Amino acid sequence: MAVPGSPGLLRVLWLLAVFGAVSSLDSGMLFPRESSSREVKELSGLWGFRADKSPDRKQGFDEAWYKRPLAESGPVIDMPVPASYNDITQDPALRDFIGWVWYEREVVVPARWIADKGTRIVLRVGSAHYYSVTWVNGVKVTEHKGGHLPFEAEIGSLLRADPLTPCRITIAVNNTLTLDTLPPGTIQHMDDHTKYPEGFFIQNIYFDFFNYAGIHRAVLLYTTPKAYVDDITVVTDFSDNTGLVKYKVSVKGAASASLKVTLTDKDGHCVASSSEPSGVLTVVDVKLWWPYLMHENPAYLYSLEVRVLASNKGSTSEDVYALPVGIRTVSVTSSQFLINNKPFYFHGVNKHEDADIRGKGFDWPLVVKDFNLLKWLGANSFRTSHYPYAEEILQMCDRHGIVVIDECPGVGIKDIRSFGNASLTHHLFVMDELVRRDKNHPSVVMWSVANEPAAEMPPAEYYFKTLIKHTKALDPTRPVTYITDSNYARDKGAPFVDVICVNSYFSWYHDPGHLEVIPIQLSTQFESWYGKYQKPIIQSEYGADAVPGLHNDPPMMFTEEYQKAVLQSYHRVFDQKRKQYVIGELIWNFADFMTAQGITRVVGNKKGIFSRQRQPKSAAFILKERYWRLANETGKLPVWTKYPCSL
Ligand code: GCB
Repeated sequence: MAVPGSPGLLRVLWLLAVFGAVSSLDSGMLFPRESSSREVKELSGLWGFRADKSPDRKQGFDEAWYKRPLAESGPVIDMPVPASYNDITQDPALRDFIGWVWYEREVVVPARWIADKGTRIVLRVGSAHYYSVTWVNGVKVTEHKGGHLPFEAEIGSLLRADPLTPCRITIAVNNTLTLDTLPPGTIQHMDDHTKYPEGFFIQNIYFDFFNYAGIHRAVLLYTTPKAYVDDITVVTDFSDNTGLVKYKVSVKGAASASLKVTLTDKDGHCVASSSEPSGVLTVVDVKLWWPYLMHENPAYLYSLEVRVLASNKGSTSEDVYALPVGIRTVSVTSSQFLINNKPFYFHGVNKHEDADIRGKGFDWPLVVKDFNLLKWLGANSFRTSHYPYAEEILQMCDRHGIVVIDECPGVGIKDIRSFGNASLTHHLFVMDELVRRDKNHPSVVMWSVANEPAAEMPPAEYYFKTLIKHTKALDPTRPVTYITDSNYARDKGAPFVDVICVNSYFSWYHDPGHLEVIPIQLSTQFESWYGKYQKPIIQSEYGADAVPGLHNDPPMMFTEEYQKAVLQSYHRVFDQKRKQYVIGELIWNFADFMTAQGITRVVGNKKGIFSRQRQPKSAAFILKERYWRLANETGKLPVWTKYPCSL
């Protein structure tokens, strides 16, 4: 985190010391962008698909379905990519399927990509849930564990080995969750044949959203020259009106290369440049990146263009990559969260990647609609509950000034066996992957390593101490937290976090129907946590289910009136404590979302202030009024926001 108030030289020295090198990953994961040296070919659309419904789900591997076109080994149906496969057909067995499914797509690769041996051809999958194996023309090119982060394989030499064969991509995806996956789960076989059919088994999960599966984000091919920009890391700071951009470029594929790094402003004017692979660029009259509703001109982005010139056996190649850069600092005191040394109050939401039909599949219309709703609401932030969201969503946050608490998929760590070494090792690896992907987003201001783990269990102390220390070493510039719902006196991980994030559902899961308990229970919650740790607190979840259109006065649970009343009671306490050490409030949830079937869920979780179709419930208007009031009090409205309510 930045050092508030320190002079310029100290800041540069501090910046020079911040690049951690503890990650176990040996390559970058830059978002694929087109440039004069790079092409991108999207493979979204219809893929061939088959679920392996054999009893042990191994038929596909036993018969090597990847070796031949999928249609040759059995029936194939159309499946859109990106999308979860669960809600696409009328087949209940596919909706609740557990095990391997197979996707296939034949691609025409531009001849010039193949002809030019100096071109790297990379296959990239934005995310596939949960475990994936990928083949190209029957040859395995990569395996990946984890459902929410990208993976890649370079496939140029494979395609060139047989240039006349079309490029057939096969991806097998398995959604099974075990004790050491993230999130964890268990498979339970029911062997009592007086009660269950032969071979019956279920997936137990310890989290509250549907375990949607499939290829959830774009699959694409992109090219780079042989010598290419593999990774860029940027850390920013400022002193008075001078901005500091510390950068580090890693180049691969060239024994020696010359570099040109140029920082340009929004109008395309060069403001600083260098020819070194790492250094600190200084920006005079800096325009800082500010959150939405905190400044008249929020979300100012510079562009860091990196050019790599390499020569090999007489021929030269150039790679160009441009990274958006927002210059801002983040720091935490015992009672405040500071962005650019100014107190920031989170008034925002928790979200899910979730919608009708497409499940967790990336969908631009939905993303843009959600951003319009966030702005309408006057929300300045959200938390990526309970897993990393698509990179395109973080790019929208960078561009619109929406502040993000970036959460890894450590949700539902409830079984003591999920605190073992295998789980911890995987969790550390996922943090490596997450920080590698999201480190350069100015909108990301804090890492959340988990949601509501069983933090009272004895192994939680070592687990969270290690995990948080590791995350801070990966990125010393951002605070780290995890989200707790446990009692402050029993929580083993809280001593290690920078910010206390606490979820509570008074008058819902506790004392259901008794709105009158909220003021006392919520005040006690805040006083207890602050009294013990003297760290700033975010109410990271609160809310109540409301079935859209269900009304009762006096308020009763599940009605829109009750949801409104819960919010209003919480808000009165927030208003007392936010003058002291409460630094934010995030409603649970932005929109209704799908869950597993159960006796407490009526076709999903209904705690959204918007329905799943993004229509407002009464509570949305309460929150909108509050957030705009908070914005008027604590921040500055953007210049274009003359009439915020008509947004
Ligand atoms: C929580 C969880 C969230 C649930 C929510 C609820 O504490 O973090 O995943 O959906 O409560 O509605 O029960």
